[in-house]
Amino acid sequence: MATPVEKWVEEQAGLAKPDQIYWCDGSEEEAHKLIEIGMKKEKIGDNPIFQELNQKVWPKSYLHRSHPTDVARTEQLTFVCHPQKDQAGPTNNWMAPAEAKEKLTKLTDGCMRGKTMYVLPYMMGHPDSPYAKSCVQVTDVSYVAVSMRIMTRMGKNVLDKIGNTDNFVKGLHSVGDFDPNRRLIMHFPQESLVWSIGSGYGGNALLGKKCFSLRIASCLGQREGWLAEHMVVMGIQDPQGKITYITASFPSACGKTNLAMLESALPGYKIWTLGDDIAWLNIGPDGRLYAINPESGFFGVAPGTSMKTNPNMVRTLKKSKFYPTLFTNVALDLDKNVPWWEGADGPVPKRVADWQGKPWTPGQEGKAAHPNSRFTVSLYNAPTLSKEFDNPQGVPISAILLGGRRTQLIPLVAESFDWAHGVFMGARTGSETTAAAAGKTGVLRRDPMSMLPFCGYNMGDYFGHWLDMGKRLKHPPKIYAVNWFRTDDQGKFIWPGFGDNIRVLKWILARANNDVGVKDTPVGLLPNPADLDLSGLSIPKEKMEKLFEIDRQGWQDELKEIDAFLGQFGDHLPAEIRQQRDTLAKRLG
Ligand code: OXD
Ligand code: MN
Repeated sequence: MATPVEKWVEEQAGLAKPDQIYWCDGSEEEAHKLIEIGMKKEKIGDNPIFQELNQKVWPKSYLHRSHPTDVARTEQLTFVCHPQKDQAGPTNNWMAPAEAKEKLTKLTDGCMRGKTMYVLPYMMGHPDSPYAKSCVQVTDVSYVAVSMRIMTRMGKNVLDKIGNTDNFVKGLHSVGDFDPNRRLIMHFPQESLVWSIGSGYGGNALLGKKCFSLRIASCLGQREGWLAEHMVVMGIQDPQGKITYITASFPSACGKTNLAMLESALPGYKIWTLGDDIAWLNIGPDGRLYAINPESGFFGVAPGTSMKTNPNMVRTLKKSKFYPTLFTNVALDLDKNVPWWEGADGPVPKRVADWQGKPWTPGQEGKAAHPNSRFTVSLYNAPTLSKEFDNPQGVPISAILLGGRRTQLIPLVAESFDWAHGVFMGARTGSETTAAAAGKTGVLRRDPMSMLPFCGYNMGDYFGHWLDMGKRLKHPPKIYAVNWFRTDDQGKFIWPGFGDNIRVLKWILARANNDVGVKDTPVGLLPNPADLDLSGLSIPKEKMEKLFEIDRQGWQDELKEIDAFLGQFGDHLPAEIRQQRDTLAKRLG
């Protein structure tokens, strides 16, 4: 008798009509075979799926060039298909499930003809974790199958775990013909199903990532009493050897990966990485908040990554423990056959092919590497990997940082008055857009908890769920709004960021231990200047003051934007959030 997984796969194959079905076992041997297929058989246009890179310099590394129209998440083509539009809320694209399925069925019918359907059984979270979830994705491209081996815990054991039950998250993926007009990424939270067609880009195609671990998982979390968040998980070791765990949300391409593995500018501090993108937060038996990272790999932005900005990532990429490492849409140094990107170490190579393989010379229009070019590499390669990474219970969280990319107004760091105020800080967060999503960059938009593109249900209800979580926590972590991105009159970043962010983390640790006081301001509790360790930095005093200045007129304008954003949620907006907004207005005077 066929198991529910086998039946589901048969049904998908009946629709997509692949030439053959291949069940992946997640082994390294199999990954070699899939890379081989990607180098010799499968193609996108004239490009092979994988090109071998210089194995002496970048061991186990391969280059992937995507379809030129398929380089970022496409939010306008991403839908959450609840039975009622109201359940998706005003910030999500919504379609009724029946209509969505009709459209998808047409696009999927026969889309795998002449191809192999790869079946990928995988876990999000450690298999022994009470918080982990079993999943099965089908796909028709080796790039996705190999990427999923890096990003998730993939293997046959997942099928044993699912057994004869229907208890698995389903993902149907096909690159289709890469036509953006025939591209849709659709979520069916009631069925724990993701159906994605027309794109091979990570965020659209590696369905364990944004689609499941954030959009579907946020809905599961609302039902089951936990949170799925767009957050870094990391441990900070102080000079006494004590490790304190925190999470931090930032929008896409705002430095989460750099933060998650930063090399401390202050002596005696060390960072331990658990995750750079997604955190699942559960209330533990002791009433504290515990975090796991459901993923097992990094899918990070390449441009700007160097020994200066993120030495631990360069070490991770050059380490050869886990097979393989993928580079997507980076440029290529043609003489050395090594990947290159803007902001990489060393001089610009003499002969460069851009991300599409075309000759490129410095100064010409357009970047050599696509601004959203990526590396996909196992967390197990990271020299900073926390020894708690595989702990099924996760790590207890002492502070939550909520970040945004704001050149003006928002202070470097502000502690919330309490949990509810922290939720409001998250709800009001604005950030300037980046290349991680298709569309214009540098546009200010509201991005609550950096979840605007990823919350699978009505964000008004999401704020309510955050408030409820706070009430259920016996020992809630402190919440901080942070912003590394303030600029001066010349448009230059004031705060050095990267390894110097440890200075802000040090203050947050001191607050967690009640070692230092704060300055009460209308927008939150700010550090007393003497408590921020600036040793070895030479930022002029006026500039430091600017990082903490409260621009009352600016905040009045901000309040108008916050009102317009929060107003959309109508009845779904919790009264407590309204109160927080009114209190802020009153405090600003
Ligand atoms: C990502 C994103 O890829 O947020 O992590 O876009
Ligand atoms: Mn992300």
